[in-house]
Amino acid sequence: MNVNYDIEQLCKRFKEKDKIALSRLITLIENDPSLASEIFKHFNNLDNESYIIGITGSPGAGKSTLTGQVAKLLAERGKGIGIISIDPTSPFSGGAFLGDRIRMSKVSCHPNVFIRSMASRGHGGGISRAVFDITLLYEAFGIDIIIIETVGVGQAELDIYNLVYTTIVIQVPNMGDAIQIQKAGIIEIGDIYDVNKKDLGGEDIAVQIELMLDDTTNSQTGWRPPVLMTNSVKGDGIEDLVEKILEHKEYLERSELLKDKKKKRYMYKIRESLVDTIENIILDKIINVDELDNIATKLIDNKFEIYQELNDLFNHIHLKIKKD
Ligand SMILES: Nc1nc2c(ncn2[C@@H]2O[C@H](COP(=O)(O)OP(=O)(O)OP(=O)(O)O)[C@@H](O)[C@H]2O)c(=O)[nH]1
Ligand SMILES: [Mg+2]
Repeated sequence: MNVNYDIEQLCKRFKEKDKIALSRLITLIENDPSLASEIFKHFNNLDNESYIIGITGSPGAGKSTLTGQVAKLLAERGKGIGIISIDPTSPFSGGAFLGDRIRMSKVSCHPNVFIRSMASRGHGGGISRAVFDITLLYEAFGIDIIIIETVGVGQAELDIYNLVYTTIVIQVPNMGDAIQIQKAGIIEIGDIYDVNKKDLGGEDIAVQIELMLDDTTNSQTGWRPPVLMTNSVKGDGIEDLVEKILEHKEYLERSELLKDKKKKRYMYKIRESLVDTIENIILDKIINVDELDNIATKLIDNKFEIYQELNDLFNHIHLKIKKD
């Protein structure tokens, strides 16, 4: 099959709001990130802007259930919603897809809601690249609000934080000392905190988060993150949560901060690509992985020479670049 012809046809259907074409284009980019450039050429005249929300929290905190409720409420208000659900445990996205479909079953059939699940491993260009590309496809499709669900506070979540405008951090009752939140660095990333499963308690966690926020001077943005409580199975507290999301959105839009966030998003993308590309060039043309392996092996018995080795390595790379 001629891929370019295929892409042209798909993009035509995509512009006619065909969800299957959207789904196909996402799959194409996921499987071969180098097609993104060709695909995005077709979108140059589209100017829709989506608002991007991130929902993060520990495994089983209720992120998918909550995402489903938020999406349902916004969809009922006429908004087009695009969900990206990242499942770190599933080795194949098929599993993630099914599980989240069940939890989000109330919304997955809604005509205004599009759901995409992906495993956090196995993406050629990395998870943040896949997420970035899908958000661009969602924007081109005319989706109003994008919700990205990720688990925990690992590198992938910090990556996602750089790609969204409003970050919602979910906590649950009986998860041990709330001080863990601070240790995990999560207190710095939330624009909204939500203690979910309030039917099981959690007032103490909410109070502790408030106290931690009191200690964290946030003069940089002037936004004091609200702390909410929800029962996402029943839908209790979801309206409040949506109000706070919209308040934060308005807050960012009124100030220059949304522009800053957008810039940060592209800056992050540029730097990530730069590091990737430079690493590839160096490994391709200057030094191969076996040589790096040799240096690492040598260091096992000579650990204090690490910086000497690194200096030698950088000098070698520098000389080689100068010569070429
Ligand atoms: N009691 C109670 N259970 C809830 C609540 N919200 C979600 N759950 C349940 O918690 C379990 C996990 O919910 P999910 O929405 O799958 O949680 P998740 O954070 O998306 O999970 P992962 O994506 O696997 O990390 C499910 O059995 C939900 O029904 C709540 O407010 N109260
Ligand atoms: Mg989930």
